Amino acid sequence: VADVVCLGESMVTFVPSSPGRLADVPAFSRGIGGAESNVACSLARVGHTTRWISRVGADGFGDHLVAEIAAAGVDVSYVRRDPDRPTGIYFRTAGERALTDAHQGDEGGEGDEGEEPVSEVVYYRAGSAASAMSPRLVPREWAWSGRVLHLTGITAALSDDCHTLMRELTTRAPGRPLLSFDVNYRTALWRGQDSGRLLDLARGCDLVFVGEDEAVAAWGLHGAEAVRAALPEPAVLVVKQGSAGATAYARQPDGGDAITFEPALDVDVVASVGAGDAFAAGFLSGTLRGLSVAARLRHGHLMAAAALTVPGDLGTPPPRGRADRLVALDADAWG
Ligand code: KDG
Repeated sequence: VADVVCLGESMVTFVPSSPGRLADVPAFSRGIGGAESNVACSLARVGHTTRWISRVGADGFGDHLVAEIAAAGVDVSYVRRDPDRPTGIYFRTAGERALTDAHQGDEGGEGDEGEEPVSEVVYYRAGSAASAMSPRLVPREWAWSGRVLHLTGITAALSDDCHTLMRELTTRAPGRPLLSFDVNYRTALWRGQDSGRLLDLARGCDLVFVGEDEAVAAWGLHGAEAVRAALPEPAVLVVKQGSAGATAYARQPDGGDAITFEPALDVDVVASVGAGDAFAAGFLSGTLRGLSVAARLRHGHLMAAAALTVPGDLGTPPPRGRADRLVALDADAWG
């Protein structure tokens, strides 16, 4: 039994070989991206067994994705090839506000001195192989085959079939594993769609991750307390507060919450892409190992720091023994 099954779309990613706007750069280098496979790869790097479930095209990009994710130590035996639909791809620049601001253009910040450049993200994923995922093509037994199933809100935005699949997988029923859900709100994907669906899906899960900024953008909820008030169902809710840290609400036997805040590590950010996935992987790793909520948060921050300090999605987290020693530091030595 895999520790964690991750289900979602991955894409081949093209990042400019030299800095600049998408309109100007002449060449791109190829990588891979995908929130759920990032979580699977990060967990594999720290010694967990993981499986990634998805669909890719019967094309070279599909070959590349499957080979790279398998090479990271992730089981890909439930990835299916679609002869009729392509593998999704996307292009992005490396600015700080990459993913939630996708397609909001350059309005915020161009010409404003001192602001981070707004990065650009352009997806070519409509009608992709993964967007056809449905309860028929992805049997529940596959998705529920691990100790944990990790999903993200990205999948719910891809198509009606994908949304139906998400609803089916988050139904509370016998045999269901621990359901982990990262809201992962992507502005570009929700244009014209009701992002309130993400709240409904989160309500069906056991462990939910959401950024304070995402909660404002997707639901108009301001602050961690407001998010918990709107989302009391998950046994554990983690509200990420950017470079400040993260707060976990963990339901206690008396029905109240134990509230734990842990500051993030202070690092020089190279690119924030993938940091949320790494954080989720660290928290999940601590959860699987039965660590305290504070230690889970710190493992999340450690893995996020590793991702924040590299240009790509995946960092190299410290080995488990060193990570455990760092997590055990006194509060004043941490950060
Ligand atoms: O979390 C990083 C991912 O967002 C990135 O790899 C691409 O999955 C992706 C998406 O849909 O934006």
